[in-house]
Amino acid sequence: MTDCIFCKIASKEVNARIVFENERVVAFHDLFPAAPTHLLVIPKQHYTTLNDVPASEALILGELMTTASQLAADLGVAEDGYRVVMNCNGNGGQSVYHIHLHLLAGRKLTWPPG
Ligand code: IU
Repeated sequence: MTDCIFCKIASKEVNARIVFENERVVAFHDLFPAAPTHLLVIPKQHYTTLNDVPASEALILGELMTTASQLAADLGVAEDGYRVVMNCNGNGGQSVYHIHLHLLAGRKLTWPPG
């Protein structure tokens, strides 16, 4: 998608602090971290919201999750714990319309979220 900031990060048109990449996903530091560790894991392919991922393409959602858990292990936060979350549309708090999994760690996270 031409006007999507996360597509531009995936294609390196826009800089980000990328920590992991393969043919399908990219993980990078959130520009405005909400926790000591705050990464975003995105598919390179553009999906506007979770609602736009058909069941036939569900594998990519699993890869976002397993990438996050691997990164949590690599960063040494897996034992203490972390949170993964994907916001969807307005009430879900989504602000960037290219799906992304937040990986938050490094402090005690409260529940329920605001
Ligand atoms: P949200 O779930 O759509 O609200 O999350 C979007 C996140 O993308 C949010 O945490 C922003 O800080 C983050 N972000 C970013 O890391 N780099 C950017 O250029 C933009 C947003 I725009």
